Amino acid sequence: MSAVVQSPIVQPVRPRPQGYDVERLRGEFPILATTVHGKPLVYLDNGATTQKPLAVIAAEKDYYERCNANVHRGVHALSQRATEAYEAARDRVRRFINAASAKEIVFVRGTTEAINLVAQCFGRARVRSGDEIVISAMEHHSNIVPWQLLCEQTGAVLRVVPIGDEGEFLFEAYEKLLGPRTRLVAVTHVSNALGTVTPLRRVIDLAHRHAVPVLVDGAQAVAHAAVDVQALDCDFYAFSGHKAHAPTGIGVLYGKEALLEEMPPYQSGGDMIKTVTFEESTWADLPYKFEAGTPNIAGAIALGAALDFVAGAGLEAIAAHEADLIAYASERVSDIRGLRIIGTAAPKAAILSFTLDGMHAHDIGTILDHHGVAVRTGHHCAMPVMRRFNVPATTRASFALYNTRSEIDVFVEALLKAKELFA
Ligand code: C6P
Repeated sequence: MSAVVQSPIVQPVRPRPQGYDVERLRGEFPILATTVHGKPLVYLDNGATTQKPLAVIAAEKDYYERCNANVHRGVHALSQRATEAYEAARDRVRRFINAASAKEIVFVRGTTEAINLVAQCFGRARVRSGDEIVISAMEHHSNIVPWQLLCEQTGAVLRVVPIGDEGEFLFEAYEKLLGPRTRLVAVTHVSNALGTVTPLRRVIDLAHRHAVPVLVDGAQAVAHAAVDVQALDCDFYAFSGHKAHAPTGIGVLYGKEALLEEMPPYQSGGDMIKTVTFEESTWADLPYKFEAGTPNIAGAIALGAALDFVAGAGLEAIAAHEADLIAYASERVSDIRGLRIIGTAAPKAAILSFTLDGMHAHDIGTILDHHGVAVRTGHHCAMPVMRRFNVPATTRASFALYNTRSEIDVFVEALLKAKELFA
């Protein structure tokens, strides 16, 4: 059997986008010049985490060298400097996703924490026994397990929108799942295991016609295409800084102000209160009500720098560049015998997940690593997706703004060598 791409490749290979200076961008990422097992690094594990540009590394260093102090607490100059930089970063995030107000931007540790926050706080405000939460079959565990816990706690029921053989979101099935007991829809923007892009506008419009709010897991989207939360009209949008060239340990929950106002706090302690007596406490205004304790100040500031960097490269240009990469990679692997791409639905993000007959994904990943090529192998924290496609694991190459066609050539050559070893 030749090949492989089970359906037409999602984006045809077109002439490369003009005016996108990938080599200049690469120069901003010191780690890309490193070698692994004596080979130049080819980093294709951007779905797991992205590399950091000099501007982000400098922002974090500069914070500790010039500003380090706690925020919202001190009257001294350093504390004010740190507070200003932290709040400027919040406003940077607001502009990046076009939120209406900085009150709607809550700093969290990452996507996982953002979704847990909504599950617990929205859950306490709105979800009762017999109510329903709708998710899709292509969710990351972070957008499944928090809802399972909420269902256990409240007696609510989890309903799952199935996906088709290409990994596509089955809209008609979704329509049937929405009902009078649906309290929330929680869907991924881009599937980390398949690359499928959820038809968010339609999903959100339909949910809103039933007066149901929608949470979007934007972990795999925010650094790859422009996100406008007002245009989408989503109610919550969660993402991790580290998948958008910022440090680990910082992420964002966007929530519409009215919903965040209605929700009780998540964690409690310092900075999230207005008044405390032994009898009762009252909560700080948004967004501080959801930011208990000393936050990741340096991380937030570096996230601001990362978003500046991404915006500087241009989200449309990044999206065009990555569309070229996924089309090129899909075409390059299409004549490898026994290779099956998992996730071929259009539109598709720059994620190539595949199996190779007779080889376990971990063996492929290990051999690729010896050629300097970093990919992810396994279930990608999306076990239900693996089950849906009846595979134990896949190998996944996931691309970012700095990847090139020649890196894809190295990856494909390494894949062919891996295949020879198992022939
Ligand atoms: N996916 C991957 O290799 P955190 O860990 O909180 O930053 O992100 C969790 C998460 C949530 N949703 C989606 C769609 C994701 O892809 C991820 C993280 C990584 O695919 C690590 S499992």
